[in-house]
Amino acid sequence: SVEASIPEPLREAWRKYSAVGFTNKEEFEKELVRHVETTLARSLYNCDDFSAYGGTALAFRDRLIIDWNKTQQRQTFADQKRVYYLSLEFLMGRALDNAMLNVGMKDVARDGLKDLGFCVEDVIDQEHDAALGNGGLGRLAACFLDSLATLNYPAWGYGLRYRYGIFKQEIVNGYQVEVPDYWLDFNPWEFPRHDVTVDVQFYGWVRKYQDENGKTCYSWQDGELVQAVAYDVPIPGYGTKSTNNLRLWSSKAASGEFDFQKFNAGEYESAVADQQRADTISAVLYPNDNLDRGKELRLKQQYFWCAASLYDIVRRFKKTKHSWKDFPDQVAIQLNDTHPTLAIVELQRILIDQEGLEWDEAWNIVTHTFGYTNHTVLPEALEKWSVPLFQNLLPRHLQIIYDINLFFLQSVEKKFPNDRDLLTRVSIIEESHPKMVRMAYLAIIGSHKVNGVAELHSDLLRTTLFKDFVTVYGADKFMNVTNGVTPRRWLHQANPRLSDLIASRLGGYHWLTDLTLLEKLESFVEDKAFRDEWAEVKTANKLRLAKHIKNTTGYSVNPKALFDIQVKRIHEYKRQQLNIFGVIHRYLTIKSLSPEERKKLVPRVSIIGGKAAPGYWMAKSIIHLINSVASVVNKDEEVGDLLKVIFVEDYNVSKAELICPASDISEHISTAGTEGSGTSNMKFVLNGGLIIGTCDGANIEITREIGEQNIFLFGNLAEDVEDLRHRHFYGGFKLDPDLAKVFDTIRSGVFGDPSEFNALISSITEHGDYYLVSDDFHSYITTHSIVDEAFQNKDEWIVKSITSVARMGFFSTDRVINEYAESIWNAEPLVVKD
Ligand code: T68
Repeated sequence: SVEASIPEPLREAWRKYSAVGFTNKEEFEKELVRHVETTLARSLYNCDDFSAYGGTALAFRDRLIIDWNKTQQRQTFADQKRVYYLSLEFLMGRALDNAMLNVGMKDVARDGLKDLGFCVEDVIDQEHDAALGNGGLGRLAACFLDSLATLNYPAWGYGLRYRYGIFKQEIVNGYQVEVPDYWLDFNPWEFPRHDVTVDVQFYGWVRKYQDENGKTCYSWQDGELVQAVAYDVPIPGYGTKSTNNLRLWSSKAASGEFDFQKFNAGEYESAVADQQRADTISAVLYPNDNLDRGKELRLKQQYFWCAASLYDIVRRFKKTKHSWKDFPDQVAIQLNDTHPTLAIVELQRILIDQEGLEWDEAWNIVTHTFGYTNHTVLPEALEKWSVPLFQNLLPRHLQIIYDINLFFLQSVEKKFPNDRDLLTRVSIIEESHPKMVRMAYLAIIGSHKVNGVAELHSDLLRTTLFKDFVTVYGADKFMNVTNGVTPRRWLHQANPRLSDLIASRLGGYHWLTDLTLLEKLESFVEDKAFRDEWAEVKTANKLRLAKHIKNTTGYSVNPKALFDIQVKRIHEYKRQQLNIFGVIHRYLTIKSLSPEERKKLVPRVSIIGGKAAPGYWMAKSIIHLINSVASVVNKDEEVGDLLKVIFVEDYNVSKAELICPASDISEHISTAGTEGSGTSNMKFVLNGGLIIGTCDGANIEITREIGEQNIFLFGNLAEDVEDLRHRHFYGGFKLDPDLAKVFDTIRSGVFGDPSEFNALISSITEHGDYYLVSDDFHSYITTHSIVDEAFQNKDEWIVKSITSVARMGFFSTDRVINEYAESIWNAEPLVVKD
């Protein structure tokens, strides 16, 4: 090994001084003060909460990086397969609390900070979220990293280091306003690797030539170069030394700071402009979820990131001295949606153009290396790139795609002769004007396994979207891996009260790494004292949220009221409009009752939060309607505590940690068949909240696990959606009468200028109600009445809550990662010793 090649005396001297990091309170305090004084150049006299955060983060970072070094060394010397998770989004949230809990040093930090005059919660609260993602897809990637490290898999994440993450949302006069999220002012969690760089090529042309053996070869010439610089983020596992790496690429001009020739020629401006053009590639996260807009800069981001990551992976593989045929035994690459599909083409290009492999040999390696995860069936979210755009930006890649397509179609033709229609349907190239490259098809053809993220979703992929590919490849290539969440962040960190209560009964925290152990909680449901403590935890978490609501909106909400929460990206298919129409219906009902009758009602707080893509007008008018309804309802004295409507501004990961533990009911009400999986449904149930939901995504499996009596399901089924949509157009459309009253109220102007909401209403009344809001409205309202009734029986409600948590073991990302490892990656854990 490399270690053995270093003389023993040198090793001895090095070991003597090797960094160890703090191991107890005194050492933590010493490290904290040292970092505040020397790294941050502050003192006792000007160390505020933010500096204390800085010092604490740096002390913990030292701990992480020591374990990171050991882990990387161990992985380098082990002759073992590595997993690479390629994701354009990693929605990490805050790192400090997570680091404290994962290394098991939060109490040490709390006590140490207290000695120095600080409160650990206030210090944790100073951190800016790392918000390099839109929603579920990006957060899933972050949960995966936590589980990969916790389970000791040798795995790296690869992504982009956006200078601006998802925008900050402000609500001004009820409207969403986007503010840039510059998060890098102080980021102690990344290590710049200015020595780890890759030059990435764009544009140019393809030269065809014969090599010395007369073989026809291709080479990509000229164009422009942009440099990728690596930034490494340590990812600690829970209760293990394994600390994995998340490598994020940042772009800069390949020639360094300036193009010195231009600079010296007096073209100062254009020299700087080149620099800025390169900077732009990793400047900003595209803020669309479940929508594809086909912008050139986005394709540039994708190739920049794929090329840098592949170069890095291949470079690491080459150091192992294995031959190319071993590549798929050494490397598994998982594609998080189609965004990294170019990695398939890039690996094929490296193998044939640079390494001189024959096409078939190379393609065999490629297809045994990649796995592709699909997250959506929504047609508007399926990535397609125009052929002319591709031709201009990545001319050699387009050629390779055409060749992949040609060989694929030939194989289909051989298996299914004379089926022209089939060939047209499965072709990577869509014969439109302009022609388009269908990225999902390319991802399927270039991968050995394709998976959906919940059972219903995977079934829909097999029977609708990818039906023809099931015909071509057989059903085995297409599988399901139902999503999960990491219980470390989403229970232990977000809900310390509940975590401690569970630990008090289960005898410790071992269930955090084997979530199925929660089932033992069921034996405590009969225990009155336990049920009371369970209820107290929920109340305390509701109070914590009520305090935040008071501080940020000025509204006081009654913590005894039923907290009804829907937080997720705003999208028509997720149906926040159904929610707010339901709220208006409730408001009308309250207004129609006598004071006596009102006393029988269950007070409710409707809490909605989420961002709309900046160009998505319908989503923005839903936000506007929610805020308009809130401002009317919340000051209606007749209504009082019976109904409050709260829009949570700037919903993000750290707010989710505050919100998820505080729900009585949460809403997961997408039109059946539209939500891939959903993961906030899992977070809420894991925190003892019940859910109201449609038979969609993972709601179906949650129901199977926790039992039908513990969930409030409503609405039409996925299998009936197509028929209903058809009938809206051809059988005449009948608006639900209760919904009609809601629309009349909006049109009357009580919630402000009704013309603002015209499009929202007419999408239902005049344009076919694609998302079945009217069809599901009655069922939704009725089910909410059932919820009200159930909530009044406090004891039964708590039993449902405890039973549900006890049965959530399946939804840990630990289970998910083990499934991927076994059935897709064929990868084994690698334990790091001291
Ligand atoms: C989500 N997808 C699914 N996409 O909607 C959700 N899209 O059902 C599922 O639980 C989750 O993925 C995890 O599997 C997204 O979040 C995006 O954010 C996105 C981003 C860019 C382009 C398209």
